[in-house]
Amino acid sequence: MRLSQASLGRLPASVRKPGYDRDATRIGMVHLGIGAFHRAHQAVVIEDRLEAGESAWGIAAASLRSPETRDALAPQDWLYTMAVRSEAGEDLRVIGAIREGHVAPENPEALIARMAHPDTRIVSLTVTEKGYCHDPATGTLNEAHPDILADLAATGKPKTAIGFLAAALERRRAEGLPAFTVLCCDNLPSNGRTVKRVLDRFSALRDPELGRWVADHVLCPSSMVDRIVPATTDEDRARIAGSLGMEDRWPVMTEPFLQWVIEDRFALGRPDLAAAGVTMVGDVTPFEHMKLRLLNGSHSTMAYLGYLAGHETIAGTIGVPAMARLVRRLMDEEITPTLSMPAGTDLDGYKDALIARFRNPALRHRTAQIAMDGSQKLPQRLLGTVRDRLAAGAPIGLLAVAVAGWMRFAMGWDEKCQPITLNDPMAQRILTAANTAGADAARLATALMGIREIFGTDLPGDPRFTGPVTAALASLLAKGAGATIEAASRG
Ligand code: CS2
Repeated sequence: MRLSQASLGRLPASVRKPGYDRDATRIGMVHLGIGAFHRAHQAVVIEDRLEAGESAWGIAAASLRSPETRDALAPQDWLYTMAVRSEAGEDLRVIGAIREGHVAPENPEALIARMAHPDTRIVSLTVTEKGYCHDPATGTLNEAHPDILADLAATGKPKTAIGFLAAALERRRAEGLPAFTVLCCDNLPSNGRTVKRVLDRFSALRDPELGRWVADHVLCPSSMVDRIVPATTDEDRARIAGSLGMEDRWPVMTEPFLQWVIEDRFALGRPDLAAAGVTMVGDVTPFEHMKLRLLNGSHSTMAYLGYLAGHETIAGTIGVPAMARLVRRLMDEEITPTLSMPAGTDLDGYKDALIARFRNPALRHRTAQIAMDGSQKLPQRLLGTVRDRLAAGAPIGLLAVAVAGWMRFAMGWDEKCQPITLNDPMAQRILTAANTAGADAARLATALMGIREIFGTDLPGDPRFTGPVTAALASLLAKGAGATIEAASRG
């Protein structure tokens, strides 16, 4: 038996299922990027609003690349299980908010038509950092990106998220429909402003008239999203099937914690998100810095150093006392001083909770998963903090160890001389730079810092940055990750 609308009634009573009439919902939101993160985050918030009777906000979700998710979920009427995992056990809920699915390359027109439908009021995105085809150091459109060039040349069959947004907006404008709101849910700095900058520019390059209309009419509120969602494994599938008494081809695994902070600027209305626990604010920047720097900055630090020290998961990495000390010191001494939070924010409580989340033994969040796409992640997770520290004349010793961890990882082989697969849109550039430099810390650091899209033009020329990074890299090369973590944790 397989999970579907017809089999819902046969689920065990302990599994929560949609209590509203799915067939009575309309589609009000299109989501680009139907990965596990969306299904364990935004879709769950929308599910709560559908349960509360806001039936106009069903989701049409699209994959911009592979048919995998559609192949798994379409036969299940787009139902899937969310498993909330902690030491206490596993809590299962079947989510019904996704009402329609698209595989963009198979039928781009159907997706554009759905985005241009009068009922569509919000288009949200989780397409990962690299999905915006921007230059990570400056946040501007990468006008030489092959997919962007292709999307500018041919308008009917976009490949990129930006191409789809522009094509659908172009159609809405032609049909006299108002622009939808674009809600970015990726871990980018000022994510709304970044997508707006990239989209305005792309639209203007396509057609100056469209560019003006998009610039004037499209609202892109920034948002901060937070929930740890490790990739689902076959072991997870088998366990969930056992609990459901039926098969679910693609359940999602997550933690109890969920946070979403959104700037309240929506052109065509929105569901009552606050009623579902979302924080609506005027400016998301402080929350974004708090999350990207403390959570994702620590995550990337643990991913590179933990991987090099031989740990498969984040829980395993933070389980090493020296690593736990290093992460807490990094948070307290180097990241926290760069944050300016609204009065009343309990940053100590936030950091305690983060460490507890990292320790969640039920999650099995792999270091290799987080290590992916470092070129796209480093700027907002670590380098923005570095810049703020340098501007304040403050030391960056621990941040330097984190950056050096990425550099050592980027060499493409580990401490046992085993190959590391570098999953990164800039892998070629990175590996060429690393191979040419070899295992000499100063040469390697210089070569990698020379990648302007990651480090910009300021950091490579600042000895307050290059000095500590080179020293940390020398230690990683000479003594290994374990000893480097131990030494750094004691300062
Ligand atoms: C992680 C994030 O994979 C990664 O790079 O750091 O996906 C992280 O789990 C989420 O941002 C948590 O909200």
